[in-house]
Amino acid sequence: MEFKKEFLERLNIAKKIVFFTGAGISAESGIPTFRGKDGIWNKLKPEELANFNAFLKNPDMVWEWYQHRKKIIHESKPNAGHFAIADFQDYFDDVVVITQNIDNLHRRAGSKKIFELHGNIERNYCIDCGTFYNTPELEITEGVPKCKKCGGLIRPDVVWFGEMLPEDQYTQSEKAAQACDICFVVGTSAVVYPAAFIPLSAKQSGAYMVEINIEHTEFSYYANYSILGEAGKVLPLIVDELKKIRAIKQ
Ligand code: BJW
Ligand code: ZN
Repeated sequence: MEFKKEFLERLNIAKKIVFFTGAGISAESGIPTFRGKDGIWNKLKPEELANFNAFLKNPDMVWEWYQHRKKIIHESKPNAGHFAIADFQDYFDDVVVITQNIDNLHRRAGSKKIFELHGNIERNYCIDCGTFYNTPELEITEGVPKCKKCGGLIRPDVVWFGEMLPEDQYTQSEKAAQACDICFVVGTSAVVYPAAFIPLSAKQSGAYMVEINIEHTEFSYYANYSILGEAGKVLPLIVDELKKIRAIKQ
């Protein structure tokens, strides 16, 4: 794959890098995306599963759905795309990963600075008293587990529709986006807000925007460079370019 010259020049002088990632980065690890051809929401309705009222109406069903997804996540491994993003840390002092994913794969691949905009499937909390439970601490129950302190229902610590994003994660993401030189937007349909404001604010602050996706998205229009391809193939090739740049600089 031959990359655009302008992009390689930007890569050469960049100091601060942001990756904004979505479900597509984990697709090659075997974790289904939400939208698109094989997206889970072709079969299941988000309004019945990914909002608080759905949980109150049918907590056992929603809990079981998350247990099912947790199992898929536990059986999966980070792929070449996650590892390539972690490899950027060898070339830049400032690499921030802002992810909409709840799957922990960036952490498992070795990325150090990660902001999670939509929560993390390994954490859970009581809807009544707010006590947190990491997944291994929870007893295996049939249906939704109950809080040891107050008996309330325990839910996954993920962000459902109509819910606020974790404020600290959002604020720090916005700050990193506004300060970066290159913002890579990887494997997201970029239709869910306010998360999708983050790369837009990077662009507005002067960052060079690179989109990596298997198809064009709502975001392609804003990107300085739109690379069509699988993240697990394209990202390692960019790391190869970094190796070449480093070799020339030495
Ligand atoms: C590959 C690939 C490969 C495949 N390589 N690429 C207008 C403005 C602002 C807000 C709104 C608005 N209208 C409605 C809203 C509200 C709503 C929203 O944005 N709705 C839109 C969908 C219309 N937003 C919210 O409700 C948010 N909260 C909020 O706004 O709070 C304020 C408020 C408070 C009170 C009342 C009202 C408002 C919260 C959003 C929470 C989203 N939660 C989910 C579920 C998380 C938990 C879980 O996992 O179960 O987050 S929804 C789901 O979508 C998940 C994802 O993080 C998120 C984004 O999806 P993503 O990652 O982009 O995945 P896909 O599947 O869409 O795309 C995959 C892409 O990968 C595709 O492009 C493929 O082509 C590509 N791909 N393989 C590269 N190998
Ligand atoms: Zn409780």
